[in-house]
Amino acid sequence: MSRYEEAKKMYAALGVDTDEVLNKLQDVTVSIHCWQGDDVIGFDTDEELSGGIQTTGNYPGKATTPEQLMADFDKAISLMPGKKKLNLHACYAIMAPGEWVDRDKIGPAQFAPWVKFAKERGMGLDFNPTFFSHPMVKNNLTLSSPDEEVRRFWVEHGKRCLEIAEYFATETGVPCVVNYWTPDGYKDIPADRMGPRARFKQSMDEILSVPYDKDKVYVTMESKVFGIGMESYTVGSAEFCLSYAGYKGITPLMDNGHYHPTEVVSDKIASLLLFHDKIALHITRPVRWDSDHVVLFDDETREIAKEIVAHDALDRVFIATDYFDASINRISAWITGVRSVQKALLNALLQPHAVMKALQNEHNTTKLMVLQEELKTMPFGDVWNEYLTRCGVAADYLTPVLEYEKNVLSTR
Ligand code: RNT
Ligand code: ZN
Repeated sequence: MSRYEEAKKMYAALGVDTDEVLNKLQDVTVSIHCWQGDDVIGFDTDEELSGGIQTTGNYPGKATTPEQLMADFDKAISLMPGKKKLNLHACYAIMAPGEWVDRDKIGPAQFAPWVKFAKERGMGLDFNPTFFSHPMVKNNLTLSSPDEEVRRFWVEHGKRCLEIAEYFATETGVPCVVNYWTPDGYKDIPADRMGPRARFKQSMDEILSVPYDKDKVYVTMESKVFGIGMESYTVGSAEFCLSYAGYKGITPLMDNGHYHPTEVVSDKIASLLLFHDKIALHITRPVRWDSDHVVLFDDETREIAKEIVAHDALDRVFIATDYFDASINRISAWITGVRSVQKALLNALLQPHAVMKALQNEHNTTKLMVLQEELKTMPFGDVWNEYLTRCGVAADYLTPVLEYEKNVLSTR
């Protein structure tokens, strides 16, 4: 009997059908952030990364052109199982030769090459306006700026991105998640916490006054507790964004690096699912701060996946990755993070949730604890390897990645 057959029997004894689980997992889409490939730089300006986020490290070989980023992304996804989507930022606009279009003027034309890329691979596209790394970010403010010229510029950008998102959905036939996150905030104690938030609200209202097809475009809003240089106050706080999402009927997005260090997103998912049709996640790994380390198959990633699966919400949660490590091979980082999310989902699907919920309701917490602990040493790895085989993806990704590093990355 193969290792998988043995494992299948052991999971069956718990009431879990591993074949059914593997079929289910193949249908789960993970939206992969493009920005791991080039340290969140993009192609539209020569600006350094700003907005209170930071990449550290200078591992050689990063992508500096659209062609390189596309090639690297292709290499990475060839070593990932399951369904994928590509998540782009507005700063990844691709200008025609001799052309330069600012962020308040961009449109579908600057993203046509990405649409072609996605269509050729049968993938959907997600999108993000880029409210950072640009000279019109003044005093760390964009949509909440008291400077009307600055605010208007970014409102225009927000509108353009809504239009691009609809173009993505129409072209690929897959709905597009367009995520609004602004770094706006203050380093030190503000005199007025209301004014910036009122302007942010007004700006978002103006952006969303543009008609868009709600079956094609899901607008999400991402909150944050602090950024580098914006330690005391962020305009788009958790309360602001969650309230705004409720008020406008858009989708809240939680990034698990954006809360106080002992707060966990896994505990927030159930609450949001009770009040929103859909929710969105940026899965990352904060180490002491919003450091955006590569996602691992760690406790919180597993617990997040468990919450999605236990509440039967795989079709209600937009799962995306968001991290950027410039200190290791970027393609390996991409694969490790995405595979970790997928492993966490598999791990969650392999649990007898109905049995565990019943134990909780019977107050049999002794048995529940024992079962939860026993699950940790079940032959999960054998089921994961079977999944990779069924998806036609080799378990070993380091060897091909290092070969690519030698043949491609090291020549840049
Ligand atoms: C920043 C947010 C945001 C960015 C990307 C690049 O703290 O997490 O999602 O990481 O938009
Ligand atoms: Zn994020």
